[in-house]
Amino acid sequence: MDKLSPNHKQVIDENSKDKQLEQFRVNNEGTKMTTNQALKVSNDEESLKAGIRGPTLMEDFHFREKLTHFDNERIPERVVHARGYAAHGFFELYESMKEFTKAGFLQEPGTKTPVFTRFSNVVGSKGSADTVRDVRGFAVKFYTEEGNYDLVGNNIPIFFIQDGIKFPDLVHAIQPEPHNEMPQAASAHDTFWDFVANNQESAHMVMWLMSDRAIPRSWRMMEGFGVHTFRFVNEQGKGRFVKFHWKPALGVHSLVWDEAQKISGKDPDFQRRDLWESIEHGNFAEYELGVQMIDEKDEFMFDFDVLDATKLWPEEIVPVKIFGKMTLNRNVDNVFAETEQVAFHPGNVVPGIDFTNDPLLQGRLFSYLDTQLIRLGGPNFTEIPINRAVCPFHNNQRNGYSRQRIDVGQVSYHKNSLADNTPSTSTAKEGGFVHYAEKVEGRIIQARSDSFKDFFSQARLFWNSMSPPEKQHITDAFIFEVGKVASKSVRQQVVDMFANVDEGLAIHIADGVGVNPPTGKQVNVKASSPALSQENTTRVPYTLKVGVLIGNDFNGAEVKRAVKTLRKYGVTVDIVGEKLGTVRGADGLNVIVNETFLTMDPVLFDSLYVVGGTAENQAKFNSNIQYFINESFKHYKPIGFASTGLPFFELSNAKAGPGIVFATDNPDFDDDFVKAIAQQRFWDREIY
Ligand code: HDD
Repeated sequence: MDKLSPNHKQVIDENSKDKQLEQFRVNNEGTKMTTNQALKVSNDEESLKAGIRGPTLMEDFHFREKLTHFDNERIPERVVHARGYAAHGFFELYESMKEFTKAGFLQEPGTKTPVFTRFSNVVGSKGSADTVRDVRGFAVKFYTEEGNYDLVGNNIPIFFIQDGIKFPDLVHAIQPEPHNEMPQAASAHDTFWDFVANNQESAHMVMWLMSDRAIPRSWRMMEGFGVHTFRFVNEQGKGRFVKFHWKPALGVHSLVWDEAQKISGKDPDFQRRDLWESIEHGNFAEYELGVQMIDEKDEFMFDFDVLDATKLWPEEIVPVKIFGKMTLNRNVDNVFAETEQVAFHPGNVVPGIDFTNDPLLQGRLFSYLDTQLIRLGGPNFTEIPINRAVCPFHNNQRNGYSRQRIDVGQVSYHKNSLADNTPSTSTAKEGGFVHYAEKVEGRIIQARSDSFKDFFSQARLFWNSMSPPEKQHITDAFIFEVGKVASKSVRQQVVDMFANVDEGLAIHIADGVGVNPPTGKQVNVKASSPALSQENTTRVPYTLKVGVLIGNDFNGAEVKRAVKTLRKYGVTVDIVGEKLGTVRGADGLNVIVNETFLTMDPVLFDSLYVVGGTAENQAKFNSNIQYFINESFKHYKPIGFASTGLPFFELSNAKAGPGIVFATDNPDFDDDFVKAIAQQRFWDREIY
């Protein structure tokens, strides 16, 4: 009998999922090798043959089983969001949301619910690079006392299209082109931009995609959004429109495009490594969760339709109410078993969280369950350990491929008398999910509401909200992406389309991609939303990565003090030298070098501390340091120069100015440098 609390809910704590998974963990270390039938294996090196140089025999069941299993190791990768990575954690409620929702895990402050969160890229295949320009998936499975609740969101608050029926078209256009399967994981090609120009509802989303949001520095430094308008329903049955927001504790930060492209080669696993290493080092990723809420009576009070997923609700008009925090604190044991086999579905809800008539959401409600059937090989994927609810589940669904549970008894139908009509249904009071009784009327029609047809106002709102460097990045991204489009007609269409957003932007794109300036006019929107600009985000040095470039004969006391200060502020320090081993200071201090100029690259650091010194091959050492400084300077990063590092500054392309911090004659160097690291980028630097 399942253990139930008095209110018929399973008692869940932050460790409930971990405990459940423990039943399935197998440690093979120190064991004897067996077949899958548990027969001990005597030889795993040679197949069974007739004669030492003779043919392999069919009789070799171990060989057949081993090869057959290997031959079938692959499952289809996700049709989108194939490249992803996940971690375990928990969600803690700060304050009761009882007034707004009856969801069990949102009632008692302090309640901790286990979660599993998968971050992903949308377009690239499973083996593509992490830092491509793309939307990031942000999918969270809450293992609640009332069943699994999935918040399957992205790091951008809106979407390309308004109706689920267009999703296959969008994906076909953005994926590698079918005739030559190029390009991988990129939107910079003809079919995507042809789709954009001919489906202008995408304008707002494309502005976000061309912005720095699409190249996050880390998954720990990006926001998450439920995107759609969902509904909170409280115990009294009152509904409210809600949009979900995840706010990262470290603020929202991005790479620069040149850097992102180089990282794709230097470390294609950059973002998964960042998450994995942070968690391994105890630097847990944290995000606060909040909602924007609109009363149902106010549904038509705004200049956007709340059911349109290409629109956001400006936070200055509808504030985000923060009510809890997610902490990701445990890496998976096995990426295939957990990250690959996890199945998210926006339709997995709990009482108190409900849907709306957003036609994109309605499309998703069909698609996710459907895709799991082929990807995970049939309808029993909910029994895979990572997908199991932590509370019991009972129904009359039976059989299918790889059924694990053994449902005992004679009865598998409803209604029945032989099992006293059990499993029985529950009323709303008993925790049964009762769909929100929204009143709907209208004629059956295939059309789009006029209230969905303003494609450019919020695209311009976004543009207006950007700081000058952010605007420059968007312009550069457009010129790069549209510049990759072979069809001149498509390039012209894109330029004409984005004149609706900003004439200046469109003129710049036209100039960069060799087409005529646009003739159209931008929409008349003067408003901006400061919450949309990354310039206004949190800046902390915590977990940022500094490369200490060092040789022999450095000033030991100075370097020791600086590194101590960096570590005090939670900065991660890598010591980079000519070769692995030890370097020796002028005063005899030994420092262990854990990376070399070959194993690391400036694009993999947030900042440099240039100590310099002497080396066996001084000329090569000097040129390596020049390269590191020049790249970091070009990517607007802070650089600290120790007193022995000054000659390296003088030889480099770097110019004194914001974010360039010298130790010479500066008693506040350590603190100044930490402040510069927290700032992250210095956009007002002159780059050639
Ligand atoms: Fe989707 C996966 C997020 C629109 C159909 N989607 C998927 C994942 C995320 C999102 C994060 C990966 C989940 C994981 O890590 O396993 N999708 C979104 C968001 C959307 C969106 C935020 C717009 C608001 N998606 C969308 C539409 C459809 C789909 C309109 C279809 C009508 N999405 C899918 C899918 C995937 C998927 C094909 C592929 C793998 C999977 O579901 O499990 O069914």
